[in-house]
Amino acid sequence: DTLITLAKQMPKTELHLHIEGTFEPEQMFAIAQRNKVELTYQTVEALKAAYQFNNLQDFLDLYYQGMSVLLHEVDFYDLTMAYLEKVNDENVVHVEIFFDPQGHTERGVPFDTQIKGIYRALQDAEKKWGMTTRLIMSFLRHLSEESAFETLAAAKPYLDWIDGIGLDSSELGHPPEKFLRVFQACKDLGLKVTAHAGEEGPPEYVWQAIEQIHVDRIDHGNRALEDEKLVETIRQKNLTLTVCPLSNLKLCVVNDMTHHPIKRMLALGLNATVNSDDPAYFGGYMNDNYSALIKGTGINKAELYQLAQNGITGSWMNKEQQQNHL
Ligand code: ES4
Ligand code: ZN
Repeated sequence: DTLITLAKQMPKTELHLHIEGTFEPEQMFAIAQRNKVELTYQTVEALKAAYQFNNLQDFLDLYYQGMSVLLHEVDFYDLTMAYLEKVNDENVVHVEIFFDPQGHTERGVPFDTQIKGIYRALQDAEKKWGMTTRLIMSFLRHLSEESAFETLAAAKPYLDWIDGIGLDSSELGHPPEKFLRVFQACKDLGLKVTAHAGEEGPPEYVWQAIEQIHVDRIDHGNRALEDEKLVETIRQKNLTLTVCPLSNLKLCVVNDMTHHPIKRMLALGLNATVNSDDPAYFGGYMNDNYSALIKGTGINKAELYQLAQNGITGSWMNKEQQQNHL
C-alpha cells in the first residue's frame, strides 16, 4: 500500500531505543560462543520461541539474560553497529539510544568498556552516513537510588558523550519520585532527562515524572490518557511522548493493534512519536512499527507526517539541526 511505501521512504528519527534490546538471537549466540559463555537456551529457535510475554517483567527477565553475554568493548561496538546498519537501511537519519549501564556493571563489566564500544559505533555512523546520534544513560528503577548515584559517578569522565538520562526497567512499585535527588543532580550537570512512565504504571507516575523529575520527554505515556487533566498538562508543556507500537502489543499494553491509541493521542494534540523500543524482542524495527500502525489503526497521510515531524521536533537535536530535517 502506498502509505507503507511512503513510511519506508521518509526520513525518520528514533527516540526510544534500548541498544541491549536490539540484540538479535543470531548475534547473541555468535558473541556467546566467542566469549565462551553459556546461554540458557540451546538454539536460536528455542530462544525465539520464548519471546512471548504477558507483561513487562516477562520480557525484562529475558532481556537481562540476553545482555549477559556482552563482555568486551568490541561486543558493545558490534551490537551497536549492527543496529545502526539496519536502521540506516530504513532511512532513519537520527537516533537517540538508551543504554543500561547497571545491567552490565552489576555483572562486572566496567562502565568505560560499555560506553567506549557504543560511542565508537555512534561516531562511525555519523562519519559513514551523516546520521546524527545522541546517547542516553538510563537508570534501572528496580535498583536503589544509591546505585543510580554510583552510576552517575562512573559516568562523570564521559559526560561529553552523554546527552541525557533515562529511567527504565520494572515500572510498578518503582515510581519516579524514588529517583528525585539523582535526577536533580543530572539536571544540575546540564543533562536532558526523560523517564519511562505510564507504560504499565498509573497516571500518577506520569505526574511524578513531570512535576518531580521535570522530564523533557515522556517514554511511552500510554496510561496518561486515563487522566484528562494530565493530558492537558502534557499538551500545555508541549512534552513529546515516545510511543512504541509493537512493544505495546508484545507486552500487552494494548491487546490488539486496532486498539492502539496513537490516533487518539494525535487528536488530543499530544506530540506522539513512533519508536521501536526493543526491536529484536518485539518483532520489528522502525519501518515495521509504522507498517503495524498503518495496517492496524488506519492512520492517514497527514497523521503519518505529523508523527515523523514530531520525531524531529521532539528530538534532542538543536534547533538548527531540526530545521535541516523539517
Ligand atoms: C524496556 Cl519496554 C521497556 N520498559 C521498561 N524498561 C525497559 N528496558 C528495556 N525495555
Ligand atoms: Zn523502553
